[in-house]
Amino acid sequence: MELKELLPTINGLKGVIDIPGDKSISHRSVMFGSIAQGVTKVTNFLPGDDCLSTISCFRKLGVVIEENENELTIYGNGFDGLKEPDEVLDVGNSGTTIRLLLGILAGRPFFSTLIGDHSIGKRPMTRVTEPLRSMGAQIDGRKDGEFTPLSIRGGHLNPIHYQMPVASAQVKSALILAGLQAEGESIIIEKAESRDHTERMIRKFGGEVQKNNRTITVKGGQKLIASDVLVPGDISSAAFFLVAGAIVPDSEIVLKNVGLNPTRTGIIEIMNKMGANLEIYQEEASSFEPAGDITVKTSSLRGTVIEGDVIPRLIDEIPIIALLATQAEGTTIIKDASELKVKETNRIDTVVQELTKLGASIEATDDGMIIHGGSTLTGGTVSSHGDHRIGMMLAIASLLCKDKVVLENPEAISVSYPNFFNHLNRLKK
Ligand code: SPQ
Repeated sequence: MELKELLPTINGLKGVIDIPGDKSISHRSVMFGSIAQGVTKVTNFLPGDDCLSTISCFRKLGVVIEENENELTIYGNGFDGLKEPDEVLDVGNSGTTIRLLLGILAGRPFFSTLIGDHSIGKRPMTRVTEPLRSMGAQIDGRKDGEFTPLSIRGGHLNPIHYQMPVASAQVKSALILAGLQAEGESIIIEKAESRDHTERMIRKFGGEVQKNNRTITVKGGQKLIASDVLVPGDISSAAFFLVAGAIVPDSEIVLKNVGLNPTRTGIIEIMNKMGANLEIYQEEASSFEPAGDITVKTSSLRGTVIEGDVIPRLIDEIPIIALLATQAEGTTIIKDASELKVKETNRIDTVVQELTKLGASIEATDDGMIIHGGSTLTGGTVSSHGDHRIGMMLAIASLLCKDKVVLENPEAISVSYPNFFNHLNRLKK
């Protein structure tokens, strides 16, 4: 097992960070480049482990993809250009890869097998396999298709009219990707608005999708055309430095090129509500994905309640928001977030367990957590549990700890932020 020793900061955090490419948009750029007709160039691609798993799966499906640091060239031949893979498709740790890929494979008339790592083997798949089966895909797998390994034989698809039981961009996207290949018009109704990168990318690649509040309508038989993609920085990665800048005394950090898609900016709303000192310089909102720079300074914070429709717009930021709340005045309550239980780890349990080890006062509830602010954090040995977001949250916590922190399994962080420790060290100087 790898271990990383982390020391508190003495002088605050100062400097400028170029936020790496958005993970959700990087995955989708590979997928859309592969199913479109023509050559797609992707700039500021995130070469994190999860997105590399997506590239590897599409190469096994016969797509030629050239990689040059943060740039990709994808030679797409339309949905029909995908070929039956000779090998098993391994999605590694990536829930986005497996769920969206199932939506694409549902319409492909060949056989594929999908596997992933230990964590993927525990994440629920019926949420996509069941509606995809109802459209006509043949899917089998452990516990009747709830868990990997999964096999799928796609083909002719009927459209779907589906009221989603969970607020999930992955489920929505899988059904949209299947809907693009179905015979007729599909209607998908979201439980709450989730990230809309798939819808934006369909339009960018010359396709059509309608959105009316939470109702999404997509016609089958659409042909997509290659389009160059500039990936904005990932607000979910920026979140670690937004919180670090707010809670570490004597800090001022500028985060460049942060994606500001309104379906992802829940953390900014909540930090503002808690009294954080943020300044945002949004570039002219483009029709594709808006972005801008954010400056964060040390802030005095107050507790708040986080619940309802904002939850899907900050779901991946909840571990780092929990740390933020330990440093606020008063209590923070997080509700309606039971989806956290089915992420890379059960993020309610892992956040509570690891922050408690560092001296925080935090309790798990059925659908979230209660965090009592004003904690002085101590040191100790903590673990990422193989979850990138837990690992980064603990590394940021260590900045405030009185003693040394030893982080077990820090390597998980390369799933979404391979340069994380370089960026952190640069701010400490
Ligand atoms: O890809 P994966 O492993 O599911 O990644 C996570 C993350 O923390 O990076 C969740 F564990 O992000 C998901 C996010 O929680 C990425 C995503 C997407 O790109 O569509 C959507 C969200 O998941 P869901 O299940 O709510 O749709």
